[in-house]
Amino acid sequence: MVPPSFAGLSLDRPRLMAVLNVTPDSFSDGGEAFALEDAVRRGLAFLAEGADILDVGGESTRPGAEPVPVEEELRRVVPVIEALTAEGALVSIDSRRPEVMRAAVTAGARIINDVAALTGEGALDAAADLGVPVILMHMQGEPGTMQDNPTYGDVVAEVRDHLLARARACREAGIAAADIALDPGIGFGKTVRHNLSLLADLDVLAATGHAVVLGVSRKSYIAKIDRDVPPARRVAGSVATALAAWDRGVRIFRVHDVAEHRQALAVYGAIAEVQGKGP
Ligand code: HH2
Repeated sequence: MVPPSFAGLSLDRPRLMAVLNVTPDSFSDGGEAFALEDAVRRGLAFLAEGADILDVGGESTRPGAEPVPVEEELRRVVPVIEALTAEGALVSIDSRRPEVMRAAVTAGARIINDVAALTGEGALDAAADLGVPVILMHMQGEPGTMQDNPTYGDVVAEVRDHLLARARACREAGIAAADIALDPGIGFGKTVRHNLSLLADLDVLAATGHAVVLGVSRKSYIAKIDRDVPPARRVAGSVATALAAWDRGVRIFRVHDVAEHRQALAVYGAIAEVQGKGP
């Protein structure tokens, strides 16, 4: 059950949300877009490659990461958002902090992407006040310690129930159901087995009727399956996961490698269309 659209984007075809980390320490692209000019250049290149959304973040949430002071997070993301929205980009702000959400939307961001699903103090109120669509991601624990010993009974049901509870809280705060997307949070307090179970059963999230966002790009489960390869060599595993996810109802893909995902999803979709199963 795929909703018709999210954040003004029709979901009859794959939508690519490009990862633009304005950080020195993100696990894959840390440091590559830390200076303003580099971040803007990278964002424009993503748009030229076919990105639908630029996901701007100023704090790494990789396993073991320490929080960044809020002033520093603001200093990193606000000028980048101003510059890219001035060029017509649809920008999401990847943050857990209400101050950053407010400043980002003032700077032109039109989507809030929160890895803590708006559980932080003041985050839900800020999102509701700002009136923009939200992406709610599941995380067990906090980035600093989340990979220490993640434990679930039934990971698929627990992630779905948590996200539905957060979606309900959003609706009670005044956010429309159509403006709420859900994301299972691959790698956030999950073992490889937990990640694979969630990926196998993504249709459970799609059956909620909310748009589903998936961020698997270059994540470490790929290396654990294939020879411990470093992040830059996990593109094929990321693409393979995206194709499997498309079949299970995911329509928004958070990726580092826009051109590769665009091509793979387009070819996959073209084959399915000939069979009458395409978008
Ligand atoms: N993953 C990361 C950050 N934000 N947002 C959503 N909705 N889904 C995700 O899976 C997700 C996310 C972590 O990846 P990345 O931004 O590439 O690295 P880092 O946290 O080290 O900056």
